[in-house]
Amino acid sequence: MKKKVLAAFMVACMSLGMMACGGSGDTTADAPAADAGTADAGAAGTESAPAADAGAEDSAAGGTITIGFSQVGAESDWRTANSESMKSTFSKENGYELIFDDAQQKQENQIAAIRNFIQQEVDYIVLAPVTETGWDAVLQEAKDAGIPVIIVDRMVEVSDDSLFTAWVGSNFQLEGEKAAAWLDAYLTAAGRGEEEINIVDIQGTIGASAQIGRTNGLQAAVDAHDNWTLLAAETGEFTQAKGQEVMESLLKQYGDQIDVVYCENDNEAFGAIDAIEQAGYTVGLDGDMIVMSFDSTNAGLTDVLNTKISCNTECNPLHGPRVADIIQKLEAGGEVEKEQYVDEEIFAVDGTVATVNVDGVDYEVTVVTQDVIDARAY
Ligand code: GYE
Repeated sequence: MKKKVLAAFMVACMSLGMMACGGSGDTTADAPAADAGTADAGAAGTESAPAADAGAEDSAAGGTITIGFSQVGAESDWRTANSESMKSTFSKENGYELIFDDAQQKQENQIAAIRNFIQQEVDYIVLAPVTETGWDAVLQEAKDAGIPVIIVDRMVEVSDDSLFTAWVGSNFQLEGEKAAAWLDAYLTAAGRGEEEINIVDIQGTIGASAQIGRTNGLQAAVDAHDNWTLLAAETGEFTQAKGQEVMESLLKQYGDQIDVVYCENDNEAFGAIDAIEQAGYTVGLDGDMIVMSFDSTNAGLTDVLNTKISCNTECNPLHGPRVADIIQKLEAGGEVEKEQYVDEEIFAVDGTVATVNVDGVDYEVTVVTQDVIDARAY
């Protein structure tokens, strides 16, 4: 009885967007994720009957499946789309109870959230890890508790692969290589193939797979071009505010020496563009600086359409149905692929480069139009 009341309370909290409940769920700046998580574990996990227990029992009977999802944060438009995809997929109507925890880009908050999920005896733990390393101990705890862990988006680097059941996300290295191949092809087509090209890299969160792959993709191309120089690589933490701040300082240091600004996500690009324009420079293929970006969110592609971003390499955030598919297969006692990569596109402001080639594979470049933007789901 108590269980059901608590479960109903949690579901109500979730549907209210956790506005007033103060439980594990979207956390606010004044209620850090880790604290909310711990408080919740105390209330739901130990003294009262855990809400997740109800889920576990129901799940065995083919009922509600309880998912504890540790989300990185709310740093970007990509992340918002990803959270929405998870929330709409793991809804009550679809037979799930989702315990959503926003870690505010802090690994310690994610570790606390996972421990909280273990205490609540959730059926599955889904982790979008902020960085790749540092997960062995807590994932071992989940394994010892017999709770399958599904990794989504960025990867984890663990000593023992059995610490997680499956991973679904993007090939970030390929994204970086595609972007660099576009730059190479564009500069060659524009007659700038021999020109000295100075690049700055506004990196993502250091140690995140999305940063590592995108940075490495660029670095490999810089190494392969005698006339390309990487003036600086500095983190913008995947946020607009930090992207702007980093660009302001890079402009102070390098000014108009900068030819290309390689932003590792759309939000950093928005901030960088503001900084460039406020400093009196222009962006675009015919401007002072070419701005490149990743994610291809609605707002990101809108900045391609209005010629501010020249090339935008897609990263798909709609992982909810993919994770649900994995969970449903596991529920049915089936096998799942250990690693699943999502297919992704590359977009540009014009058709100068029709395809980019990476490792012998051609990827078609889509020219952004309003129709392309309207057809997108995020
Ligand atoms: O590109 C960025 C977000 O991990 C793929 O994280 C994700 C990245 C995405 O903050 O916008």
